[in-house]
Amino acid sequence: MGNEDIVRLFEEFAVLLELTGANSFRVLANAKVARAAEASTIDLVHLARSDPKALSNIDGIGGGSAAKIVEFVTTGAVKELIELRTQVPAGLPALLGLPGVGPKSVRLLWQERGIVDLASLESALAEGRLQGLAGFGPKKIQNLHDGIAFLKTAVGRVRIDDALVVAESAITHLRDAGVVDQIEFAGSLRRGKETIGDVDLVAVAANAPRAMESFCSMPGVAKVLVTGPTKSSVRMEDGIQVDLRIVPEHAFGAALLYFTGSKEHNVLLRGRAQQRGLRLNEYGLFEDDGLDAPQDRRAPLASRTEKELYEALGLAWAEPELREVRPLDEVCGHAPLVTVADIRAELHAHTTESDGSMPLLELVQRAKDRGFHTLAVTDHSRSSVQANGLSIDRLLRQIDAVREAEARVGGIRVLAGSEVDILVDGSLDYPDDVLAQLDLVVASPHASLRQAPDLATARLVRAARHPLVHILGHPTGRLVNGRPGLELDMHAVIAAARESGVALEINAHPARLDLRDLHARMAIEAGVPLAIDCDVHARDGFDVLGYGVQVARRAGAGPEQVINAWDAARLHAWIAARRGR
Ligand code: DGT
Ligand code: CA
Ligand code: CA
Ligand code: ZN
Repeated sequence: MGNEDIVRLFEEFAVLLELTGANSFRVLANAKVARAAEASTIDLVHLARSDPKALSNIDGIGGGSAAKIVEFVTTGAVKELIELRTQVPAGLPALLGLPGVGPKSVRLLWQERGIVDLASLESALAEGRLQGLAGFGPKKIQNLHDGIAFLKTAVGRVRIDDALVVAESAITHLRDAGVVDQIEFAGSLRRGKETIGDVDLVAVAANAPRAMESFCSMPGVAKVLVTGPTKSSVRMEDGIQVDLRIVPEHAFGAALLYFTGSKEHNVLLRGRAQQRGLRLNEYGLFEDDGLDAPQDRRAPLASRTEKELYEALGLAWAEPELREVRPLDEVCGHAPLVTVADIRAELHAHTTESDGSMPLLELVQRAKDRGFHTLAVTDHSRSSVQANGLSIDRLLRQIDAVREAEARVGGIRVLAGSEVDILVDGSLDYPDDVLAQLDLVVASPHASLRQAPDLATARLVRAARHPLVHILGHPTGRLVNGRPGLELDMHAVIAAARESGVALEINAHPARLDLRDLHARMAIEAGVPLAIDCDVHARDGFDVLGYGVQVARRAGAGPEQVINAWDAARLHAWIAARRGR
């Protein structure tokens, strides 16, 4: 159970209240709690257990909501919600996913025509039973038909790497076609979220209709959802939606800022503009003369670049990864964040000895080619049978092979290590006298990932306290859009790591991104160093580094907090210190 469960709880409250016709104040209050929980860097589940009174001190969470959170955390459910669910057909909320369909329409369909889910809406449409329903003219009915087709091909949120491929190929297509002068991706993709709802592109084009035509007919487009001179949306064959906005050249910065979001960051910026008698929109920053004329004949005070806009608001530019629900003074002019170029060491990599596809020498050579000063070879341990984990004999022989490879390639420090399994009780998969012979130990959970939260936490805490461990690898074992992984009390794990001087990994593989952003931020706040590692298994394995770096950036990490960004001397001293050398 985590903050995301609390987000879902209150989102469901808001939707059900709206569908049952509750007053809008109650609906909004619940939606607000969902947003507050989403934005919070505090582990609310932990807080509800340890200091329930403090919940209502959090912005956006009132006393009644705090009580619901406590009830949810202690009993696993909220009575009031269970009661509400009985009042609304289970398939009804899904209708809200139809474009242009809000709670009012859904209520009407339900109460006046007995529609309870998508299937009954489809048959009502087929039988013409919506005739005469107030507000459901021919155009709205056509929209419902289209909307159902849309929902059937829609995919949920997609992994960032899948979205990035789509965004980059669209950008390449439009650039190669010569139809855009400037183009960037915006939205959650630019902010580096681990999953993406849709891809947002912002462009400048001398001939907008031509650019739109090229966009709508690019390879892979399955359906054009809407197209016009300034905005088009398409659905790709793999289900991902891409929005393209074409804006005037002088407004590119303002549009990029607006469509990068987040919504909440935009709201804060607009509020700041208002306080200064200004108005901010996707066209620029304007004097607010009270006239409602957005794209104006008036000259903007700023609009060309994001930097100009922030500065005109008296702020320093904000890194896109930080533009989430956080106060402006925390994100604008933040200390420099870690970059891909800062990373000089890979501390988690596999060879053909376990489940990697590169032989040791090639792995070392590739790490060197990337300019890394250090590589740790960390094949799987003996319990990871499916990954051909190393017996003690094989491991000891590998140490010699690593020394040899280091001498042969030259110019890079190669550490003999292991990715040792954290067994179900938190003990490690090799005895201490074996681990002590290694230069570096990454300890990771691989099996039993559905353990009860208290057992899981005890397991990871025990591993974090092990004096021979350097790094906890992918601490939860979750897979993005795949499996939830261990439900850790992250405060307890981080506290143990801090006490014993262990680093926590951000596994950079886009299927993992484990630690996730929120937990990485908690680690930073506790002073626990992060390791950003690619968990290299194949030739292109180093290429995922950017995703891990982006998680660290979303957590506010600078190069100081990331051990792979330290220079060789400092990193080697830190590693040796864990061996008491
Ligand atoms: P996603 O697509 O769900 O992963 O998340 P975003 O952040 O990409 O959201 P999206 O695609 O709906 O909109 C892109 C950005 O456009 C969003 O981050 C902020 C801006 N935006 C869109 N709609 C609104 C709005 O109603 N109000 C404000 N202030 N900004 C909006
Ligand atoms: Ca988006
Ligand atoms: Ca969008
Ligand atoms: Zn691994």
